[in-house]
Amino acid sequence: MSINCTDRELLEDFIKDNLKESRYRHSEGVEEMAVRLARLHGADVEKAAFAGRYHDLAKNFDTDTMDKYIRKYGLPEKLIGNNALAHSKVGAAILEHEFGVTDEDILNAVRYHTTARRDMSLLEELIFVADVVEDNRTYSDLDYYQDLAYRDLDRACLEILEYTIGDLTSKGRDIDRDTLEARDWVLQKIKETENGK
Ligand code: DGI
Ligand code: FE
Ligand code: FE
Repeated sequence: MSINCTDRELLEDFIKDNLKESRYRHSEGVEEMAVRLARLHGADVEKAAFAGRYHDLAKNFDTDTMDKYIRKYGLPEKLIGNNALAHSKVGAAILEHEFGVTDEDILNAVRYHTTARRDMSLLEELIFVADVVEDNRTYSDLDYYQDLAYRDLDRACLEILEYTIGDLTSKGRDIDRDTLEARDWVLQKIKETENGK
């Protein structure tokens, strides 16, 4: 099965033209990690590779460009001026409307890769985690998080969400509702899995 995409070469050019070198390498790293996690946890490898490679395609847009796309695709007003939250929503809209990507699971994996959300699919969760644990990341606990992601995706997802929520709280920044709901959801999921053992 191949993924619907009107022009894969144009999409490649798009990320080469729009991403800084380090961000391009990060995209390759997320693709690689997503493939690894898909094999380990039984997700669609091809979709994981695609979503991983293109998840940050809008990350390096300047504010004007980002805002133009937010308006063009009727995305929520709260995204204006907020690159951290906007780049995932805009990236998904561009894949859908400008590159003919129709696979909802891929689009949602890109759309929610920053915040995560409750009731995530395996692919969504895997891209959320792969983004944080790919090989080019440089934080000191990387080995610990990679190992956790290989062994227990839900637990990795929970620990990343806990870290993000703590970090944003300490910086006095707003936490998206999807992020809080994702944490509650994955915690509940882990408890249910443990009770079922
Ligand atoms: O695009 P990447 O750098 O690869 O990673 P990402 O898409 O996860 O973006 C990380 C940024 O998003 C980081 O600065 C924290 C921010 N972020 C994540 N969740 C939330 C958030 N920012 C706000 N304001 N609210 C959130 O819930
Ligand atoms: Fe991102
Ligand atoms: Fe990323």
